[in-house]
Amino acid sequence: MAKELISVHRFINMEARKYPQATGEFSALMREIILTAKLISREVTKAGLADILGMTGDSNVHGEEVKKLDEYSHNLFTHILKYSGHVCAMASEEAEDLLLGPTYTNSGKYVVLLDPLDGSSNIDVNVSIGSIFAIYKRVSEEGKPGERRDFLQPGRDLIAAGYVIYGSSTMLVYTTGQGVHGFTLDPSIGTFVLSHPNMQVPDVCKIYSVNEGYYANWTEGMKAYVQRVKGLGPDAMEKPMSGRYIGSMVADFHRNLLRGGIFMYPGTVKKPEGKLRLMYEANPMSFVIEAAGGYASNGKQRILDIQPESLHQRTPVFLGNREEVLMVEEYLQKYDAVEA
Ligand code: AHM
Ligand code: MG
Repeated sequence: MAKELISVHRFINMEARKYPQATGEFSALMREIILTAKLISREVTKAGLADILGMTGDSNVHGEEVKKLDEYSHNLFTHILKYSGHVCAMASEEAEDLLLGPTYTNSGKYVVLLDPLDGSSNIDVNVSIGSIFAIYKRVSEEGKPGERRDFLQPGRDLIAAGYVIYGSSTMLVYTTGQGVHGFTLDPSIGTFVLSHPNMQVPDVCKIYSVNEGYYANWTEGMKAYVQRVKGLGPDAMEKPMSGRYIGSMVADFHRNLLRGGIFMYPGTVKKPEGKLRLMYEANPMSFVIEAAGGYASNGKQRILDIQPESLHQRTPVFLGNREEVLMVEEYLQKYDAVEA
């Protein structure tokens, strides 16, 4: 008999029924995110054909070049969520300040943080990219516009987070903190169907993912750890790991989640805070990895326990198998403590 086909909408309804007090607002918000993901997926697949490639000439708040598809994804997400009525404010990697909706959205219970299109340098070379989202319940008074403090909550207080990967298939992976579930888009019916229920970090960590081009700028601890996983140096692993690095966090993360691996974007001696953004990239992916049985650290502490201070702050990121991430912490502690 064929495996049961469960659409993401049915799955969300089934989950909601577990909470008799649920108002349906979260489910409705998820449906808006899913709609947006499908629209972005459609654009991504035709990016090579449409006049959507190339630079807009603008730069985002981090001074990086913005490509057209980034702008499209940002506009689409923020437009759809803004008018959904479920969100009292949003924040996006592509916008300096938080984004408010019309007055009627003040009743929205949630705030959403977005990296609308991550790994954008990979768009025009046909390599997988993704969207990342994170949802908090507001802490400010309902009925009023959302505030900065609604966003500046530690990652452990997220109520849901996930990503969409635009790869050989488009997949949605999300968690509400219990169980990580993956849904693959069937383009013939335009619906995400449950394909990867209860994803778990594999027991064995076989892959390390890091941009080794920055080796010369790494701290001694980082250098020593990577030597180890390559089977070099005094504490070389007997069976070295494979190195895999796409340069799209979502794609590197997704492969590692399925295969077993550690994703690293460390700080460097000159830039100890690294590149990735706590609120848009590190927190949502940390929430997913921990719900799948893994661990996420900034090298010193659990990422989900960091009290954010600003919307766009950066953090070093180490995500993957628990023992391996703890091992990185040990290396950094042992070799870099003096530098700190
Ligand atoms: P982006 O938000 O501008 O797309 O940058 C984030 C991306 C991540 O997807 C990826 O892990 C990282 O940047 C790659 O950076 P690097 O090229 O420095 O290795
Ligand atoms: Mg990004």
